[in-house]
Amino acid sequence: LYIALVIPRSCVFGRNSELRAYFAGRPAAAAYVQQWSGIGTGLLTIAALTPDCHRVELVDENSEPVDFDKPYDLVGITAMTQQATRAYQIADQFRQRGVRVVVGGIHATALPEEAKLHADSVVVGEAEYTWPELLADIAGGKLREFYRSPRPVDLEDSPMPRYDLLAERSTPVVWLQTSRGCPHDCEFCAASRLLGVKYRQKPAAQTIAELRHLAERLGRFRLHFADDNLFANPKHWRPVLEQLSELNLRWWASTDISVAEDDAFLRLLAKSGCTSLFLGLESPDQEALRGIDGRNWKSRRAARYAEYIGRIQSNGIGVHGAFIAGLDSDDASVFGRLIDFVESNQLYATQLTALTPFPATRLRTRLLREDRILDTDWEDYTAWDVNFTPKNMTAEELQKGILTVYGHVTSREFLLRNMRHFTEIHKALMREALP
Ligand code: B12
Ligand code: SF4
Repeated sequence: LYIALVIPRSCVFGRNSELRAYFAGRPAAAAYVQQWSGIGTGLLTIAALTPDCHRVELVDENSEPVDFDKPYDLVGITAMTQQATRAYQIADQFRQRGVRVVVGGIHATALPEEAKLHADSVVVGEAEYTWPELLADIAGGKLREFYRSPRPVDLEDSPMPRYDLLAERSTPVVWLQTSRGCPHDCEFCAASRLLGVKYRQKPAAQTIAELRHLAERLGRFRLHFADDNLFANPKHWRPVLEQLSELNLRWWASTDISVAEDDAFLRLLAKSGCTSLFLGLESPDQEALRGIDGRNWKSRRAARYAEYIGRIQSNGIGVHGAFIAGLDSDDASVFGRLIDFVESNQLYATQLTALTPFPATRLRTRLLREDRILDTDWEDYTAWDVNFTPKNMTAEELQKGILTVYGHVTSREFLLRNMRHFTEIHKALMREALP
């Protein structure tokens, strides 16, 4: 079969014209765009699961147009929610030309019946066990409408993604996944609906093999881990970190704040090339964090946020704080507290997004029940656009408040102050390292 694996176009900064205008041409914008660009390992894994007898082509609509006239036999499309509408347009066009279409990924997993309206078949959930079966069914002329993973994938069974498909294009960052699942199960989290709360890891040797393979093929590159919570099991990491130190890469990852509890581990991270950690801090207010996750894990740590951030940053690792505005206890005064928090902790970088009721989340179920969903145009599900009624402010106040915060934390004065702060930290670390 001649197979196209397609990534529909998507956008950073959402569709809100004021936010887009604010970021246009700003130096801080480039950092956000770099952060949220590149190719995830989903379709690279599907390509790796495809036997060699088939010909696979990767099409990323963010960098090249989709050619509807190529003689593909099968088109596989992935989509996050903000890409779903475009994914369906692409699917419809191929099907009008008689090409078979399969849709998979996080949005199709959340809403398989909707995806089926535009596809011959929908792969629900992880595809390691189902994609080979689907290809065999096509050969046997009995393609099913839905393929559901029979069980959570043992990551030992997940093949090395086809990173060679990246080598053909210039990508600002390379994503690599070592684990799936996150034990915290936050109310708004879309990933834990797809991947579950059970934390599953690739064997360390498998991750090391992927890193070595990438280094051989690409030389130096910027590495982003695609895990939701990279250090949920830090013990596993020592051999991988040693390998990373040897490869001399610069890398970024998302993890929970418990990483700050072990100073020796933080030193190891810094030595292995970790430049910053993306931490879901969610809110500067302890009260707002209550009930976000079932065990109140985040709210129980909130009182120590400042101490933990200080520990991480004093090791030369920037904290990239991720916050969500529009939580039920937030009123319009939260934006001022957010600015104070970011300034007083000298956060290396800040991401503030609007609470977003992604499909299949517990948050969406609750807001539907409370009749608070304003917008179901999937192209607005960017996390930067407001599409629900907040409890203690208006949707407009929320959208404007987000812009106000960015106005401070990406201002020239703030960035200069930050640069001076990190220069001091690096000088202190150099002095310590001197014999
Ligand atoms: C890497 C990543 C990105 C990359 C690549 C996108 C991608 N979808 O891969 C980039 C940087 C582009 C990105 C951007 C954004 N992201 Co993102 N991203 C991720 C992340 C961290 C890992 C994805 C990954 O590589 N997984 C590893 C692979 C192996 O898993 P997978 O993609 O799920 O694929 C498996 C199955 O789903 C299936 N499958 C997937 N596609 C297909 C297709 C077919 C045909 C088949 C058969 C099977 C199949 O097979 C694979 C193997 O089992 C996820 C978190 C997560 N854990 O999923 C968030 C996540 C996908 N992102 C999310 C969001 C919201 C965004 C943004 C829209 C917002 C933001 N953060 O600012 C931005 C948009 C900016 C932009 N430039 O467009 C949300 C999506 C929620 C939703 N319902 O839409 C997630 C789930 C994070 C979260 N916690 O909520 N992201
Ligand atoms: S901590 Fe992050 S990845 Fe884990 S459940 Fe919460 S939002 Fe999802």
